[in-house]
Amino acid sequence: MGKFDWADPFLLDDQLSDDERMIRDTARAYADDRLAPRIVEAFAHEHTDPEIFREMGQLGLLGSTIPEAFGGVGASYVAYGLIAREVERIDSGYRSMMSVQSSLVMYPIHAYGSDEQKHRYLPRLASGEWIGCFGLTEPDAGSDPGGMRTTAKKVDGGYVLSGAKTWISNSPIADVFVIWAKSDAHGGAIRGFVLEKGMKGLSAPKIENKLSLRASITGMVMMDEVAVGEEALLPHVEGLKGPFGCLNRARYGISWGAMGAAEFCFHAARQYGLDRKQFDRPLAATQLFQKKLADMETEIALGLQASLRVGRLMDEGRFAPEMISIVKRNNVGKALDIARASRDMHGGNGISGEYQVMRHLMNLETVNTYEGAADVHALILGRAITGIAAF
Ligand code: TGC
Ligand code: FAD
Repeated sequence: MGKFDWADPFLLDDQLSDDERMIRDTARAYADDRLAPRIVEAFAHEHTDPEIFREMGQLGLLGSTIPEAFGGVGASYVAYGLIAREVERIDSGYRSMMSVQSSLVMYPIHAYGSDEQKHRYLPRLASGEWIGCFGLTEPDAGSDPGGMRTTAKKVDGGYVLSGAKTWISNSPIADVFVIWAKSDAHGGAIRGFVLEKGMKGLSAPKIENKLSLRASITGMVMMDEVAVGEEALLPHVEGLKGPFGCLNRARYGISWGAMGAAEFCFHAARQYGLDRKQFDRPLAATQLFQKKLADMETEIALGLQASLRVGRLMDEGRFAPEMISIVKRNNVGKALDIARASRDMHGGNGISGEYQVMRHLMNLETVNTYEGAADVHALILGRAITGIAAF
């Protein structure tokens, strides 16, 4: 008979390769030593520290799946998921910074870019010297990005981009902007463009006063006739499958990350229940408290196992986007339930920043919405189940 480990009930650790464990341990040590001490203040004061990109870059945590020739470490998608889990155990905003840079900026440049684009951008993004952002969402096109209004008009020697993107992670501090626009030269098809900070007509104002993801800066991207050369076009993809190809990777990473946030809240509730006495016994000695802990442990174990399976299928090139919809939607939804229960189990202390569970709860509200809102993922699955698109 095997031994039962409450913190790793299905022995997930056993299912990882040595390389994956090593990358996981690097991410965990960094998250514990460098991110955990900063997050309470950063969240309270809505402060994003750009140095974090440099630190993550030094450790190989940015664009980890990209080959070494371009500054990545050629890691598996399982390893990428493990990084997301460790970073989001501290804060969803820090994971957001990592996953936008990795999946939404480096991935499209690597998968759809020219050799010149790969050499110019990838090493600098991998090291964290340059910060990237991904502009798909617009004020009037969120769940339906096909309704975007941003245009790329063909002119001699290049394009002129006009439009507005909103709710864009990293944009106010970004050096590199991956922007999706409808291109008249391609029959109005959606094409990707790489813009750089300082271009005339390009600005990225900050969105103030977020009550969620406060350690990750978010902004708009305003494009007032931004002129770019031919070399700004991502040559190897056309249509919505371009941005969706990136979103597949980021959504998958989120499924692991959300479980990291859930694990923090589960472990915190367990410890609080063991330490706190009411009615002359620890809260953890009550049946209701134990049932809640059992529910948390069960959902986390199932969620991690599902993400691991999807990660392995990604590494084998056998994944379908619907698999990712299942784990993104389920794991974030379960993480939200767990964070809320943990907040409750901490009593009054649960609303204090010091105990951190309410911060996770507030963050997860964003995670439930971005990268495809929970109900939109239900509809992606509904379409696959019935053959009828009900968006
Ligand atoms: P639909 O007709 O379904 O598809 C259009 C074309 O795209 C292809 N496609 C995919 N390709 C690869 N992977 C996927 N997951 C794909 N999904 C669709 C599809 O095959 C088709 O290709 P083609 O060649 O036939 O043209 O498109 P639709 O307009 O009906 O889309 C519906 C829906 C709901 C699925 C889609 O619009 C959707 O997923 N909406 C959610 C939007 C979203 O996720 N936005 C995310 C913005 S970025 C963000 O939130 C970053 S936060 C990051 C952080 O801080 O961590
Ligand atoms: P809407 O699409 O207006 O949806 C509102 C509600 O309606 C949701 O509950 C949704 O589920 C529901 N709904 C929508 N359509 C249907 C339907 N057909 N049937 C039933 N219900 C429906 N975007 C980027 O491009 N890049 C980024 O870096 C980025 N970072 C973000 C960071 C933060 C902090 C936030 C909050 C958002 C970010 N986003 C980013 C935007 C994010 O992807 C969108 O907010 C998300 O896709 C939802 O779009 P929306 O906000 O316009 O909501």
